[in-house]
Amino acid sequence: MAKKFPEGFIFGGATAAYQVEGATREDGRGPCVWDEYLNRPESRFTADPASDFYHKYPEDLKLAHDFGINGIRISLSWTRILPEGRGKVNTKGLDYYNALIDECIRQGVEPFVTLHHFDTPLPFFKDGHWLNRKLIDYFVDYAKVCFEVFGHKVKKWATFNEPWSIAQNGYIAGNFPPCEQFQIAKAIQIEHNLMVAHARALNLYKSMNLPGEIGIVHTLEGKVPISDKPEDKHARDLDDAIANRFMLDACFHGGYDDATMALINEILAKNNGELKTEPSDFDDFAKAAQAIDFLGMNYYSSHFLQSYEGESRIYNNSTGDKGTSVFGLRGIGARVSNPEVPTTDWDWPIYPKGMHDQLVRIAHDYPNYKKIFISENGMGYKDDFVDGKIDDTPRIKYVTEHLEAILQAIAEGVNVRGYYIWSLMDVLSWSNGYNKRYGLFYVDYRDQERYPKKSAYWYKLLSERGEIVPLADVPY
Ligand code: BGP
Repeated sequence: MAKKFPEGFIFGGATAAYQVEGATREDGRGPCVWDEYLNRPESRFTADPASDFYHKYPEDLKLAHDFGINGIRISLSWTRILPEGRGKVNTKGLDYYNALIDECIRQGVEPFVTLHHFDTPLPFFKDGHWLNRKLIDYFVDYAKVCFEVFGHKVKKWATFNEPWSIAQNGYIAGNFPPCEQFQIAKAIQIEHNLMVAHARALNLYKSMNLPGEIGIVHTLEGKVPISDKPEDKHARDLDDAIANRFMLDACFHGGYDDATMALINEILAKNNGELKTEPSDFDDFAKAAQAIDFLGMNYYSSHFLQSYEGESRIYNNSTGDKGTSVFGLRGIGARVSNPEVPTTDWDWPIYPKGMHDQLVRIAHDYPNYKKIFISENGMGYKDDFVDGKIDDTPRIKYVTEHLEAILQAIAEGVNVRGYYIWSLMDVLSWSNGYNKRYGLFYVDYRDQERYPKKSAYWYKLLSERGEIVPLADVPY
């Protein structure tokens, strides 16, 4: 297998507005769903000042540049731009993002801009969230403002980050607002509505003849049956359909395949639910599927599935207390541990083969995909900060193994054009807080100082050489 990445491969770092910016009340920003949720008295943490990227972005982009990082995922905060979600535009919000995007370009760190990374305007959340189809129109109006203002200089756009996480975490696992559990039919409806919003925004972008590319970011969880038993394989198929296939079909096949719908209908029937669609949704899907420029693929982990007919039960390990997670959905499946596969402290199986298999699966099942960016991958870790140094060798090992999986997929013909490590610097983790760190740059939250971790020095060599770097080569 070749050790080199293809010419022009992007070695990037990923962020998201709400997780890095802080400044939630500054310069006319309106509230998003997460402000209300994290400002409840019982919340363990809030988003202020997070990594203070709102003020420190010049320093962060200089660091990125100095460490060989040539791409950054940022997202736009909808309510910095439209404080009430629609209507009046906040010029200070536009000024901030204009300055940020300009600075990215000046530092040679190309911006990959996501329109929506979980931070729905609060009034829309209260009015039914993504179950309310009015939100589709509001999203497209917001996208239009962004395309008009930034479209001549941003060359990579994503409509949404991880629709599955919005649906699953908010309505099945209950660790994102509105924190409902086991509302599987609602989750499927939200996936559909998000796919319509994605398709309509993408079609709008294409009608504007702007000089860039547009896609979507999906989290593609690997799904593996824990045994060869037919019922475990079926559990895998069901979980894969709801988490991956349903939305990939919409994005790349322009509609839902019969085999996918059979699995989704089985899940809906078990949950007394039905999916509501409109005929025009499928026209929008078909048009967008012809035009989509890339898939952003986030990959962290895979799940090992066993058939499960007990009561649905989920416990989210949000504290890094290893071995405490529980996930079983009656009639769909349970995610069980595989003794041969190590896990992080948050119980996420470390399974790079799952990344390879998802890449190959995209190329096989969705051959019109054009290209893939790994838009997030990385390891949550409780970094030790010792005399200004952070030796995060386990993270380097994790990323190395996943980069090897990418190289393997490339060798098999999959067109992967870049890798954005999650995350550039340490950031707020939505349901875990600040002790689950992912960054190349350590953030001391007491004074917001940045410290390059061992992984940052390693990543610099990786980007310079364009190939996997042995640990022994890292000067640290
Ligand atoms: C993805 C999100 C990111 C980020 C990452 C790590 O789902 O797109 O925003 O948070 O996961 O997840 P966590 O912070 O829960 O460990």
